[in-house]
Amino acid sequence: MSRPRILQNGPQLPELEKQLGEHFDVHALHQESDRDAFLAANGASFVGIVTSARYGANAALIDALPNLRVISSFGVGLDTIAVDRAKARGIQIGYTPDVLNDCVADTAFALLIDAARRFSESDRYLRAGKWAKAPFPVSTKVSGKRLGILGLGRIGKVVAKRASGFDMEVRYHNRRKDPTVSYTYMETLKGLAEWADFLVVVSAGGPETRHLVSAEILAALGPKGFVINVARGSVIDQDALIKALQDGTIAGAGLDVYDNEPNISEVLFGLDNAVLLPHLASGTHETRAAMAALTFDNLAEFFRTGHVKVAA
Ligand code: 8YV
Repeated sequence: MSRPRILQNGPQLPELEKQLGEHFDVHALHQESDRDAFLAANGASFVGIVTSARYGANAALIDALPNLRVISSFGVGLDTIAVDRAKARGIQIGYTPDVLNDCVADTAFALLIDAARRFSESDRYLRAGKWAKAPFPVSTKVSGKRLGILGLGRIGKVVAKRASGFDMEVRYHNRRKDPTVSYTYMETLKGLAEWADFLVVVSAGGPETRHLVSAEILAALGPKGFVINVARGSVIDQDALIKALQDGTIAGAGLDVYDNEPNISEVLFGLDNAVLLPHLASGTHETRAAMAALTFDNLAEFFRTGHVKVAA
């Protein structure tokens, strides 16, 4: 029996590429010099796409594959995948939620503590030989403070759990109140920002959440407040954030995600009150291996049963 033909959009971990190659007839679209010509000539031969949250599968790609039946994405974010377009054609979408919750929540907390306590900044201070001349300035206490979570979903709930170890009070804002949790629900994001010492953004990306954290929300967070983003750059109005960090409208930020990754605005580099990570929240050996396994299992299960293991 011939192996299902899978189109790979963007690089994957070497071990996952090896495993995929052993079970499927995989072709790397990202290695084609003329993508459109390749798709026009060969699009009909593919029944699956393997991609990632970074590279996704847009409407044009889905439309170019008339026999597409399944998409498997390495990642939890679906903002780069034309989900409605795929679903309208009955195409199944597999992705990798839950397995990355711990590491993304850990990263949110690391950013929160780093931004408040100025650890990265103090590391730069020490290496620049400034310690012998003057002690590093004092910073902001974390334990016992108020933590506001925008997007109390799978990852947000783990962030809330981490907060209990720091004796923090947690409140959240979602589109709707979650009846399964006892944390206080704030009807408006502005109300949450006014209340919080730390606003952690863990909502999904995409048009519905674009620029939810606006200049007005940052002003509500205030000059002692910190914003942490491990969701998508698009959820925060980045120009407003840069301005708020420059003029002291907020105290600081911890960011793992940005507009236009990985070619982010270099203005950010000059902001000492921002901790900047290169979108690494899920990037541990353990979590990336679990994400790779699920990316493979989603495809394998689809070709065995007609259903991916974890469907979007
Ligand atoms: C991924 C992510 O590592 O899962 C997501 O949505 O943003 C990250 O965990 C990365 O984007 C994979 O492409």
